[in-house]
Amino acid sequence: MNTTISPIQVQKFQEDGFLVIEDFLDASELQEWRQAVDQAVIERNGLKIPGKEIRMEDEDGSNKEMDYYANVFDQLLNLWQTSEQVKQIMLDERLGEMAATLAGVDGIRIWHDQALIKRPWANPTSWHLDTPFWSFSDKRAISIWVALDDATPENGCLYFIPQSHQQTTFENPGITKNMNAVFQFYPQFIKSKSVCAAMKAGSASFHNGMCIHGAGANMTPGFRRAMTCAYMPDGAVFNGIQNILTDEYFAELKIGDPLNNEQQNPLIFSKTTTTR
Ligand SMILES: O=C(O)CCC(=O)C(=O)O
Repeated sequence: MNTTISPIQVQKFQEDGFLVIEDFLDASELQEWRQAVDQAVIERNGLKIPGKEIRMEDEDGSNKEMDYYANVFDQLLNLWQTSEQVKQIMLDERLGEMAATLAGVDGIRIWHDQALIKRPWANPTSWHLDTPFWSFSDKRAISIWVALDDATPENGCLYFIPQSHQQTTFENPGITKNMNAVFQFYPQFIKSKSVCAAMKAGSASFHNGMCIHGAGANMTPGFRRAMTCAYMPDGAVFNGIQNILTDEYFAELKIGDPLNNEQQNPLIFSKTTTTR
């Protein structure tokens, strides 16, 4: 893994809210990630989130809204909790250090991982923010998105609105079928030029969870597979939003409690403690 982050990359990430890392994985690592993710997805048998009993087949087309979203991508969360091989990959301290360095924090926890698989002819991923969906409010939250197939303008690569993270808030514009909904919420970006983050398989991007981003439709008969992970700065506290938390854990939490449950949000890098 090409895990070196230069001060110039940190500066660019902080300014723009995203950063592409070419050739993040070498050919054998790419093979290992693909195999681990494909196998973990098969083993989940449609279960989207462990402990939540939400299944992909619940999105069966009977509800027109869900029918649309089911065809944006297959979304399987927290594969690290159900696959030993994905756990080995995701809990790698080097990934945590990259994320922490770019985010400018001393320690980082996994919020959730997710495989995002656009099937042939999939719908686009509308412009949105990530952090307002999550159970903590921290403007330094960050995600990695690793291309397991070439991600192109034809098959649904990511796009970013540079510097948008500097002006967005924790209010959630949501994610709807309308690609332009976020711009009604943030009209100051209506004339912004988006940046297309086409990537070869094995390349990756990081983005700040407050940066406006989306992905195109898959206009091809092939798959666009990505493995992603969202990271939460260590020390972040519960804000009252359930998001992916299980009903049991959610019931225990009070607003302001630290989100430091190792089974749910493992600390994968810390400048001050040894994480392994
Ligand atoms: O892969 C996609 O289509 C969207 C990914 C995304 O929004 C994210 O990783 O935050």
